[in-house]
Amino acid sequence: MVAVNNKVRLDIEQGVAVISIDSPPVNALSHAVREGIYNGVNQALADDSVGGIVVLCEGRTFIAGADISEFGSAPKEPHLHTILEALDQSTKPVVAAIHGTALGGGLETALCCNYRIASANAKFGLPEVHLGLLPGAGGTQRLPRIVGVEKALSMVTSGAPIGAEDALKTGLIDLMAGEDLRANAIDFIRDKAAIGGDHPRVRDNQEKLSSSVPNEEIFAGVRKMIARKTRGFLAPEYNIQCIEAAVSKPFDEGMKTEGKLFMELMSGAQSKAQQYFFFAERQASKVDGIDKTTPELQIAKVGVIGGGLMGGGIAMNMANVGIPVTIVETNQTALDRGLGTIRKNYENTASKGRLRLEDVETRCNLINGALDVDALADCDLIIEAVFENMAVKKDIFSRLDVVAKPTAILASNTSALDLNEIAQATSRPESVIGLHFFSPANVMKLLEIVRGDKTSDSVIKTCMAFAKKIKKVATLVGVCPGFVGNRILFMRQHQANLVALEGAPVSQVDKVLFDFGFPMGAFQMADLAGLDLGWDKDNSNSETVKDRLCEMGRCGQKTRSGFYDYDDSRRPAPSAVVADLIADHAQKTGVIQRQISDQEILDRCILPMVNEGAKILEEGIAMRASDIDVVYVYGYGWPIYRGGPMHYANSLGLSEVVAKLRAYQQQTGDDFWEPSPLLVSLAEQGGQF
Ligand code: T1G
Repeated sequence: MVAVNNKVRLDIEQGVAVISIDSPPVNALSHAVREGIYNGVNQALADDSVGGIVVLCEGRTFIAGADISEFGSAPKEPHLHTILEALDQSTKPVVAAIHGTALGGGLETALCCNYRIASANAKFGLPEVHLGLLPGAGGTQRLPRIVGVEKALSMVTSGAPIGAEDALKTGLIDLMAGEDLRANAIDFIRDKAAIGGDHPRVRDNQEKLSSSVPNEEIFAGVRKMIARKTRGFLAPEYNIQCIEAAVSKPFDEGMKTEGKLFMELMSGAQSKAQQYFFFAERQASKVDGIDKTTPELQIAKVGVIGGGLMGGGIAMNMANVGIPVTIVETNQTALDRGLGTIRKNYENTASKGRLRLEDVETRCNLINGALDVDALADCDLIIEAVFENMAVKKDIFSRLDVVAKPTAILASNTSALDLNEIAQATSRPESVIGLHFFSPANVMKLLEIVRGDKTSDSVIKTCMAFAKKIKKVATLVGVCPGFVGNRILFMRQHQANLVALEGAPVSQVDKVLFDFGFPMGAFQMADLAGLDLGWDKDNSNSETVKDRLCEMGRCGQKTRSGFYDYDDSRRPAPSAVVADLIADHAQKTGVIQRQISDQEILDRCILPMVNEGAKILEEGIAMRASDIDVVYVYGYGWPIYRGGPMHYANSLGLSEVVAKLRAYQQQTGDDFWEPSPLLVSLAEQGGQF
């Protein structure tokens, strides 16, 4: 055995050079790994006793890509291209032996080998699009030459991996290996070396670049199919252009196109935001200050109180990962309705081919119903998901305090109420936590985990780990009205209402926010949620535009009218009635209407979100600025290619943000615009969040 360096080893076995990469956690192509592979290949080529070469990885996976953490710094030689060139030009046959996930530069490395064999559970993908990039080491030129144009387009634009079966079928791998991947690889390449002659190079394959369907049709079809989902993103289109180059240009020319487009994306704001977000999302699951030895409780059985929209969705998350869950409702009718809705949801998913029918049954069988909290006595986690009324919640928690087993975690799904007050209704505040799911709870990935003053570290650690298990992205937040997400959202909605009152049509405000990258604007969102949320019908006195709309019965999408009119397919249309009502309200409240620029609308909706985020950091409600960004991308549709409100503020420059806040404070005379001290001090130091 020769240790090429501290990351790569070279063994010569039976005339085969085995290059083993061992660089946890995912064998990313860091400088040391690249150097080790390069030197290993050259040593193998120079050794006359070597007839063939195996490239494999130790640990959990084959190479999972370039080392994203190195992107910010100047690349050091040997560059990835140099290594791939050495593999591609090798005078001895090379096989990549793949397990785990061969992703990005990892798959590109494998595509420069003559052969690829893999374990049955291996996956293969080019997910660079999720980083706002494209495969920059020949992936866009080699992949279509081996799996065909359509498959390659789907893989690079979705970033989704394919499994080993699919890879074998499409020719991406040559053999499904048995138990001993290493031994299989050595035998495989010895046989190939013994056969001699030329060995296949992916770059030389041309036949798969054309099919019965004209390529123009394929490209047009993909562009049309992904248009809605990739609105505002650059990388998907750049990936398509690279595949177009693969089919229309000689290989080396196509490589030049790939390189040019890769550098354009790499130097742009979108990929910086998406690379930042890659780490922000992973950082969010780490809780500073909790000792590694803190025990993590087992959650084998869950109870959910409330089988409505939220409770039902929450219960589905448990069933989806095989955890039995009991829903408690107040009466049989409500319980049957709740369980029926869950079944319908699963059947709906199955009808779209996204779930097998047997899985519908399996999951429904994991969800039971009961009419009394006594049924939850053996649950390890109980989540209360009833309507937002403090008295009702406190009553439920005081009953749970009696019924639940001593080690049970008692959680509230409250979206804004004071968790500490709820915890005080029990004798075990250390076991009380907030698990704020976002509607629809079985779809939205964000989970705000709310730590009470007395919530124990063990309960926090358990819930953060449990979030991963139910495939949620969790952020730990403190107790305050609206926690992080809704507290910041209130700022945007408040300003949106003001700019509308001051003369900006609601459709203009919504277009500005839609064009910024949100899935919908502030007023469409209000209509979707329902304008009567929190509206006091009996005491409403036309104080606000929203009050007046509700008093007219215009409660949003559900009443086919709110800020917009809605047709039967719920498409919004601007309403003259609403425009007149707003003008009338402005007149009644002494607001002089004027034309408002898109830029002012954007500033007034977005910058207060940043300022509130800074206050949230000052108060310790969020652990880090990047957690706030994770909340906004996963919970509120903030465009990921802008990184989140705090990253966006950094990209604007905090001095610019402070100057604009101060300018609006001047213009409106409203202290609402006072920049937070943290924001001011960071701006003064030329710092960032
Ligand atoms: N670079 C650096 N660190 C990485 C990394 C990478 N490529 N992938 C993962 N990590 C770290 C991650 O930050 C975390 O660190 C730990 O590994 C476990 O990750 C030239 C330009 C492989 C499916 O986009 O999809 O190649 O938090 O929590 O859920 O064309 O990681 O423990 O300190 O995600 O089991 C293309 C990105 C790069 C793959 C494993 N490749 N990674 O998922 O663990 S660009 C990717 C993943 C490129 C070339 C281009 C996943 C995973 P820490 P994890 P996981």
